[in-house]
Amino acid sequence: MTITITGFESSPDRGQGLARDMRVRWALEEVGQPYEVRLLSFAQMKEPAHLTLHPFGQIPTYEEGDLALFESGAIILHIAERYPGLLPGDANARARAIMWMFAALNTLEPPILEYQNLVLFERDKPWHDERLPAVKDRVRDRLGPLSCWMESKEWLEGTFSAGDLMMVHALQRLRRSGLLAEFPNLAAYIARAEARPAFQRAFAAQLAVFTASQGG
Ligand code: GTB
Repeated sequence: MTITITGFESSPDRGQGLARDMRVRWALEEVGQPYEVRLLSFAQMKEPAHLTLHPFGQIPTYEEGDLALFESGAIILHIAERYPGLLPGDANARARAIMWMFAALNTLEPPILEYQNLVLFERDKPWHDERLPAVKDRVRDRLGPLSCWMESKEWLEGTFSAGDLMMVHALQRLRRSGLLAEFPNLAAYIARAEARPAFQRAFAAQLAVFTASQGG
């Protein structure tokens, strides 16, 4: 059955792989499933055809036969449960890998998004400079314990899982923040994940979309 996902026709991050279709591409590459991508403009995302798939008019979505999904967490969990490669077989180990997916989405990503929204979209606000240190500290409050957890570990729970994929994709948004330099083992964790062939293939595919959108 053909898998079709949606992505930005022209990603605002200029192909850095920060938009959430990247995590879906990466998961599909990890499990070795081919997929097609329907590219959407910002206007198309808000049109009825797309809103039937995604009520909030966003990317990514996932279609496979009769199944249509939105929310990157739900999509990654579906891929990981349907195809081998992203979740361990042992029931307890599987539950812990899924726990880390939720930790990435619910505990790490919110302060990272708060930081990113502040520096990207609120730079000209009168309260930006005053607010920035507290927002950065809230990110540090999450990176510190994660860094301790990762002490001497290659992956969150021994072997690479959907939990690592989700965690690394959330952390990548901090690439330009300077915050990762304070936690060298997290920077090394991200680099390990980015060296995976599946990540490289997914990254190259989304970058090619952006390059083509620029006429390259
Ligand atoms: N909770 C949803 C999920 O996990 O799937 C959130 C989906 C979401 O935020 N989608 C964004 C979107 O469609 C793209 S990923 N936005 C368009 C809109 O809301 O109209 C967020 C994103 C966008 C851009 C960058 N960037 O340029 O760096 C990074 C991440």
